[in-house]
Amino acid sequence: MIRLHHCPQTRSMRTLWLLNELGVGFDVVVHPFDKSLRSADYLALSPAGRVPALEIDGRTLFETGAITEYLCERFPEAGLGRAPGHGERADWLVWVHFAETLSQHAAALTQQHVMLYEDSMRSPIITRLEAARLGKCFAAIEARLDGRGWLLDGGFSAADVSVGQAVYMALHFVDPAPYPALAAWYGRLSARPAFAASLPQPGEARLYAQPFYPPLADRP
Ligand SMILES: N[C@@H](CCC(=O)N[C@@H](CS)C(=O)NCC(=O)O)C(=O)O
Repeated sequence: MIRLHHCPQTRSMRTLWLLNELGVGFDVVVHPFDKSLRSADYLALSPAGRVPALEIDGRTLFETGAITEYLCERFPEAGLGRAPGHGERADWLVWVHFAETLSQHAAALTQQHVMLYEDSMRSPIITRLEAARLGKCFAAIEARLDGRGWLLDGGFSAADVSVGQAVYMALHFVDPAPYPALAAWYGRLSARPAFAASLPQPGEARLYAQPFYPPLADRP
């Protein structure tokens, strides 16, 4: 039994998308993105009360990077991992985990624009700074994609899923227009059926009420 604990449009979408790419059977428990993630029952699954948590093989995993590595080793026939000894192993690990460099900024911006609902709680300078830092991450991806269709020369992998999902969150805050290779790569990713199946389903609560949140202007 594989069971994913998920909140739509959060990092748990990364694991949902990967499970869909792997084509394995699994259940999804959709949680509200609220204080219920701090309940004793949920903390028993994920000790800091975060999503994703993945029940698999009689244990529960948390941390997207670890979950991605575990799933790709568990289901090697899908070809989405690069096993130890593979020539692309190091690059695969780097890009799988680079997703979190993006996600920390997307999470900070989500806090500013979505979770802190009173204007007085928000910081215009943090919204500008974090968006600029995401832009630097987009530039790194753009450089990597120069002459490549996917992040690894060997073709589509879980590295594309990991970074692609982080870019999905980041695109709520950064315009991709200055990054044409990233935009084209993201277009290919978002055309995949497994990506579409990881988006919020009809009736599910969404984290983002708007498609795009520009940096906040300074208050007078
Ligand atoms: N490094 C962790 C981060 C997990 C994380 O912080 N997830 C966010 C959603 S994107 C969360 O659960 N936030 C709930 C909270 O902070 O209360 C991972 O990659 O799984």
